Amino acid sequence: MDIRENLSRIGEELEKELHDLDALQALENLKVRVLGKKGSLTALLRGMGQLSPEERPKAGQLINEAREKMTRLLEDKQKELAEREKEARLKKEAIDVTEPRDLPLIGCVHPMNLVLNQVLDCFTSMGFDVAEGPEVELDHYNFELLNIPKNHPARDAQDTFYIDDNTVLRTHTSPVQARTMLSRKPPIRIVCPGRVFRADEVDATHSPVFHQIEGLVIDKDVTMGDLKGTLDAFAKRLYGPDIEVRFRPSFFPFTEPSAEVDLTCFNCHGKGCRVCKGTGWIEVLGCGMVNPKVLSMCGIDPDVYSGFAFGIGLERITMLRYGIQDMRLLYEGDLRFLRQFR
Ligand code: 2NM
Repeated sequence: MDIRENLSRIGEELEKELHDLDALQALENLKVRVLGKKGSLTALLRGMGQLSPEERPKAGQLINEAREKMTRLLEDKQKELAEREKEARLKKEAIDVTEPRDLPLIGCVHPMNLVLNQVLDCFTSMGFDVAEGPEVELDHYNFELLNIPKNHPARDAQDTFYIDDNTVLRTHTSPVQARTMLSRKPPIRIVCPGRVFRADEVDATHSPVFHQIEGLVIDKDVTMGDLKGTLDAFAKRLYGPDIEVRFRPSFFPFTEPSAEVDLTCFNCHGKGCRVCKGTGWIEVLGCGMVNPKVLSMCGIDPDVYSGFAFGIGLERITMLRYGIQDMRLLYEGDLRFLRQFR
């Protein structure tokens, strides 16, 4: 058979196979089948021995030209396939750095702690210490020393969680103040934050567990004027310089005289609205001059010393501060609520 015919048949077959090829491994196999030791082109080269000496140089030249051309075709295809495989791999392994993902949860301070920190900052900057005490308390400290006798309505089993006959869950943080008066000499300036417990139903404004911050100042010549000045500074520090403070006479067994303290309504600024029930004022705390009977029971001579005390409901001032309508939001730990205070 004529060499030219053989060469063009091999060339055509190669080009056809190259056209259909789509993988590097298949290309390698094809290369071996044509140019390898037992390949079709190599066989032609070997067959040259049967040609006459005159035919040989021309045949050799043709075969070598074909070999070079085929090598080039194979190399081009190899580059093309390598490029295509790389593209495919890059596409498959690609990471979309703009893809939205679940962000890690970032904590935030609970609104009650935000307000508590502000209240504590306010009083510590006026020279108060922070004092704490037990939540499970003796009747003696929770009631007796605070002039709440055995038959007083505040002791009613409806209000107090009893552990046993002389042990209760404290119903206020005042026992911390009674303990402080017994263990320290005046001057005393303390604030007592903490959990307190009352057998209340749960609703938008009540919970059996809630938080108080009580304050106590004992020294010589402490007056109602000092009490008013202190609470005025507190109100302005927390709610701004335009807030006004109003004292209304009230009654507590542990203070005499006693007062309830109102602030101008944060919502209507005194005009009267739904929040303040038309009065222009909102009640925020109770206070008074420490009852001389309480002072003497706690080991302080009422003829030498006088003092004032006050009690703030942390839930209440937090709700007023942020316009929170339902106290339960403060306890449920719903992230949709808590995230708003970030
Ligand atoms: C209040 C209102 C008025 C109060 C009194 C005392 C103590 F221990 F000194 F007698 N501590 N806290 C007090 C006075 C608390 O809460 C509404």
